[in-house]
Amino acid sequence: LDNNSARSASVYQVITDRFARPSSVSSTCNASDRKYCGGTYSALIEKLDYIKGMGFDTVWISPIVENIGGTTGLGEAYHGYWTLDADKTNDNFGTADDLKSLSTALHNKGMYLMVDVVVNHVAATSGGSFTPNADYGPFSSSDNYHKFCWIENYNNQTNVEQCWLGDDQVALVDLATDTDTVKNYWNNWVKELVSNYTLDSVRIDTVKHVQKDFFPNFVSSAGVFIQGEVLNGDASYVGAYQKDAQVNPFNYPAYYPLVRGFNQTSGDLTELVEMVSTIKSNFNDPTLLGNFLNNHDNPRFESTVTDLSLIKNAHAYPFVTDGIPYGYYGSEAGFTGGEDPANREPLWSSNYDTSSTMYQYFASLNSARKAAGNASDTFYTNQMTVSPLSSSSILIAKSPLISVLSNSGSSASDASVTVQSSASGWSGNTEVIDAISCETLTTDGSGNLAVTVKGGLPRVFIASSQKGSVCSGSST
Ligand code: ABC
Ligand code: CA
Repeated sequence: LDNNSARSASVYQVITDRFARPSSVSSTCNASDRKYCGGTYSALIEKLDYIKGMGFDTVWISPIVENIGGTTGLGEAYHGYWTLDADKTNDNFGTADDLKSLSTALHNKGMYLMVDVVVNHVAATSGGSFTPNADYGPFSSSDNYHKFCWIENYNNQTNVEQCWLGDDQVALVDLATDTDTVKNYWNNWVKELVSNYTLDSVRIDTVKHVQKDFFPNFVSSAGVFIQGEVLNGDASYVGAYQKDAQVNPFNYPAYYPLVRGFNQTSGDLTELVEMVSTIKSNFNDPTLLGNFLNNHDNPRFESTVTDLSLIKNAHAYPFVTDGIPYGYYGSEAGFTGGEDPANREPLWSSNYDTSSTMYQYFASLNSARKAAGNASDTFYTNQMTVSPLSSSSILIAKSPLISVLSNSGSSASDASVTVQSSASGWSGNTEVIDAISCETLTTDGSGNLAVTVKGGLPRVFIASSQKGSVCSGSST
């Protein structure tokens, strides 16, 4: 995928170890044990229709490289972020050929593969006294690393880039990404990775811990779409990575106000509305941001929110906004895990139920987004406008998709709001359909739409003439 085609993607994030495992494996999997649970690429292949059935077309898998073995004070490396030898693969997930088969299987279904990569560090249990050896493959010399110091001051960028993440139990030994040896290695490595496994996109871990000038060459060596993790809520700080490092960040700036706006019926939606304009002024192109509600590093939204209407509204946001939507495995199954490691439940415990409310809900969201993209050449590239509609609802106008999100909750009484034709672009007497309820409504003679928010549910409208497969019961 290039930047342009990536905009129309919809990504489903899995933790490879937790998404699917061979039926021959039956050991208990408690997320709190922080142990490998047996998930593999081959088992994932068998579940691609489960993902595709929700309308996602891209699968983001865990880092694939060999990790430190055995157990640590923080458990095993089941998540894949504790690199040992970047030239080898993690055989807990299968062989290199199994990974190639996954790539092929996805492509045969018209889907895409995104792999997570870590360039900032390797891992060790020896704390600050780490000395590399041949087990670290390409990085077996001390010259390949920054000298030991823990990151202690997140406001000091030099400290963030050159000191080490982690702790005495698992040190994330910081690579000297400012040396030619390390840079050249990673540039060739990512090029080979993309070509060996025919990858379509790459997620980069710990971007803010690597100096910005590392990335332009790395991104062009990869040659595919890049989404990078800059874990910070400040739009100006994160926006600089799109401007200066050619990395398209995940939308952490929107994440925090999104959670706060919808996690209670008294949440403040104006904070989110204001963040949207802050993002517009701090990013070169907000339509390339990666939007998410849940991921593997934060407590699931559902760990603190039980109201189904609040949950549905919050999950709608990534799908009806500027940028690429990311769904995290288990949201469709109603998982409620909190902080890492609780948010990494085994999906097999859900029996991959495609009839669940949230599974069907994600299918509706994906089909609405797809219909809008099919109906308009500029849907993905034009920037939305977001405005308050009432104290408990906002309008997201991303023509031809027009959404009303509310935080009034499921016990709220019916509320009336009006979508003005100046915001929607609809003309008089236009029939529109709500992709969530499948109800059809018609604008008045001037093109304004009277909307009743029922039970605090989200409303995602598209003109009936543009609805494609919306509400047809099929997500493709
Ligand atoms: C392990 C255990 C956990 C335990 C933890 C201490 O150690 O498993 O149970 O709680 C991997 C594994 C983790 C593992 C870690 C460490 O390695 O997945 O399970 O945790 O061994 C990425 C990945 C993440 C991965 C790594 C390491 C990096 O997505 O899965 O973790 O390869 C920092 C990094 C960020 C990193 C994150 C985990 O830590 O910057 O790249 N994620 C502040 C800092 C952030 C910091 C964040 C969390 O805290 O600024 O830099 O992220 O510690 C906003 C502010 C933000 C602020 C947030 C909290 O609030 O704007 O700046 O973030 O308002
Ligand atoms: Ca670093």
